[in-house]
Amino acid sequence: MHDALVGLLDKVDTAVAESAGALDRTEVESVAALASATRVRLAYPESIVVVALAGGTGSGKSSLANAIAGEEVALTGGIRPMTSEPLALVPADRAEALDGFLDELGISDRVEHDGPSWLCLIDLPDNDSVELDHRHRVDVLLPRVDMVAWVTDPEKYRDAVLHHQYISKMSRYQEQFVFVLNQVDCLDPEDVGVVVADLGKALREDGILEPEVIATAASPVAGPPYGVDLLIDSLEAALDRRLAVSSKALADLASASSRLVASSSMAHAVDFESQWADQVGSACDLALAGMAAGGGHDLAEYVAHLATEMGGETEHRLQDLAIETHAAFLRCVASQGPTTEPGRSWLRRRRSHTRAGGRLDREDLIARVDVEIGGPIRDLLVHRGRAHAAITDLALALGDLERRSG
Ligand SMILES: Nc1nc2c(ncn2[C@@H]2O[C@H](COP(=O)(O)OP(=O)(O)OP(=O)(O)O)[C@@H](O)[C@H]2O)c(=O)[nH]1
Ligand SMILES: [Mg+2]
Repeated sequence: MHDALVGLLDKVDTAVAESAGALDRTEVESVAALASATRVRLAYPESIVVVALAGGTGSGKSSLANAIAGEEVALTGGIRPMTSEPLALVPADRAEALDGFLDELGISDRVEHDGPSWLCLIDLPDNDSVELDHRHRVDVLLPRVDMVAWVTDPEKYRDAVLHHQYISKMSRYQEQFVFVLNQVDCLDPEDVGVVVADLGKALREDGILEPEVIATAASPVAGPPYGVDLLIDSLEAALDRRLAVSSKALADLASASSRLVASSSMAHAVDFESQWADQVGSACDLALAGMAAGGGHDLAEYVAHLATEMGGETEHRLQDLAIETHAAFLRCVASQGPTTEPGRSWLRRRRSHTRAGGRLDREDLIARVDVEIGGPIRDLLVHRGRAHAAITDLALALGDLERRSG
């Protein structure tokens, strides 16, 4: 399934490249964005969960990362902020499988851990000191990671920046969120439940419908870490969800592609060549009868009508050509005239040609109009046709994959 989806993404890329400038821009851009997000999410094996640890300075993100990994791999301490660049903690036996993904995220600091082999942690810098930069970073990461663990502590769990600048603004990703109240060893045991409940209340005010809050002490003053196993269990649940990612990716790609198919199929039935031959023939006949303006007008109307049948970007480009068509047609007619003999009107020249055998004039004019006006139209239609072919190819591959995945 994984390989088949990656193959499908190549077809999406081709369809997007061919459709740019031909089909509706928003449609094409949304498919392109979805494809690149899907590609990143499929960039590491389905059996690995990537979790970002986010939150204020000193809440204990790095300490939690160490407690989960079971060893001291991330720097912790009293200097604020301690972590200034994101650090990836990758399972030692799967490190290579994550290289491409971490390269793409621009995370170059990496250490291996011997903790759960399904878990990659990203220890982020704090969200207070480099606020905008950090938020941008979390924004970029969110669609690409499986989970974000928001880490806070009994002193700062109601921090306005955390709630208003981050959690509530990113609440659309709430299914990926788990909340950690760390340093609970600093509380009286009977107060832990009260603070957890109050944090839950604040989170609901942020728009988190069912906040999952886990109380931990990653690096307590005395005794062993507390609550870390519960956190690991919660993250492991994301492993099952991750296995569902492939089928979700397939469903998302299928619906996005079907929108592309719909927007590309409109142009399908237009028999341009025969319509064009008729239109140009009658416009030239009008011109030869001394009614060039009427011929240009009819031709422009036809191009405008063709534009509306095409839709998408092709429509806009054809409308631009339609605006040009009238003048272009008159130029073609004039160019048949005696440009080297000033003072003679085109009409007089036409008479002389007619006397010499009128058919030649008509064919010359038709050929000229076909090149000057028909050429750019044909280029647009060929572009549109290529987009359609690439999308049809994608639709066939999707259908095939959907049938195989039952
Ligand atoms: N009492 C107590 N102290 C903790 C706990 N977890 C971490 N600390 C201490 O809190 C301080 C900050 O911990 P870090 O893990 O460096 O915090 P951080 O969130 O990574 O901080 P930045 O990297 O600056 O964002 C360190 O001195 C830790 O020893 C805990 O559960 N209980
Ligand atoms: Mg840190």
